[in-house]
Amino acid sequence: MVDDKFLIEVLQSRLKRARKLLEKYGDSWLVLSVGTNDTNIDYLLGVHAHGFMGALLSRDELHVLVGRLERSFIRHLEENKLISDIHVFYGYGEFEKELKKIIAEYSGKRILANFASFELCFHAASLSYTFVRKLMQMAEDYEIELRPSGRFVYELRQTKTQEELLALEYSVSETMKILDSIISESNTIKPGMTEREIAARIYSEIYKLGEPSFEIIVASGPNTANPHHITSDRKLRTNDIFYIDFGMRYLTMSSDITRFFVVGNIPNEIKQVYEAVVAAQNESIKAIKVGAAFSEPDNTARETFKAYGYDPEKHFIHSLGHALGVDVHDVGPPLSHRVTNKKIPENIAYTVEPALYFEGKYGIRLEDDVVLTKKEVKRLVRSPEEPICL
Ligand SMILES: [Mn+2]
Repeated sequence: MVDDKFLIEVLQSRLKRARKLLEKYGDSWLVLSVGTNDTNIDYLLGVHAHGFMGALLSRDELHVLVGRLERSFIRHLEENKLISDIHVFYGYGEFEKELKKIIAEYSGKRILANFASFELCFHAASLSYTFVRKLMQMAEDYEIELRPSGRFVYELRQTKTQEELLALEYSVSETMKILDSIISESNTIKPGMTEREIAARIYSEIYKLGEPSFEIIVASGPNTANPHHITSDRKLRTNDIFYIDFGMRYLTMSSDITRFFVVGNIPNEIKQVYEAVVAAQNESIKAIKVGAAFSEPDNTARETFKAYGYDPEKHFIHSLGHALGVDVHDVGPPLSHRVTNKKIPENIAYTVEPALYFEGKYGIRLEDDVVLTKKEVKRLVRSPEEPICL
């Protein structure tokens, strides 16, 4: 386990980067969240509230709006002197009053807010119509130039700071420890156990350290043919197959791993498909290079599948991977054969998850997380060469 001091370093690295970028885009950035609805709050503060929470960042200030009952959530920021002004509120009325005070201080300035278009940046589009209307009224009252934050958030979050990349490395390593510990417990996972029971076992470990990056998927038998299965009451049988797709948000960085298992004997057909998926993963990771098109690694995976005799058009029905960060689907284009016009930059984190699905029968997906720096593509974890036998 890593101590809280490292989390502060991660947050400091983001604040520094955001402030530098503000020189290009505006005078300040306002984030308003209800619960987890805007993860830019997690990005800036390392926590999220149950109710309303807000932050306004400028070159030399960080205002935080926090509910009276949740004041303790930002202690780590206060103690490390990251916040310049704390606005405590109780109930929505006071929240709006405090927000107005902050906005009034920025009279005559440009404020970026998260009402970007989905096409430009999904992660800067969380503001509700109600909030946008309120802000527009305040902007008029205090002569603020209100701008959508799309380009700013995209540039801020697509590439990661060194501290964020290291935090993800810790997150992935702790995630794998959880999986390994559950697998090595004798008799934990056996015929008769339901998909839900397996997921519950993993949740209980994740909550000891962090929180799930997303709802855990446990898919067994023919359910494995479904890339996004809803974990069900289906019981594992003898000589059954299943996959677990799960991740943990730890130190504000989300991991995302998929592993494939066999309970009992491995049918030959499964062995062969698994081999092709491992090969596609290994080959496509080699194709992740700074300056290459985002389409290239996905094309490599598709070529590998063809070489093994499987038609990717029919059986590989999603893209190769997605960006990782605070969000499990973070800012940046997917590793997809469709993204031919964008080049891969350095300091990014991605999943690599080739798969082959056979409708109504079964599917195999293997998902590892990688980090690309100027120097190298670093595999934070590696799929086993053969299905995991339980
Ligand atoms: Mn994924």
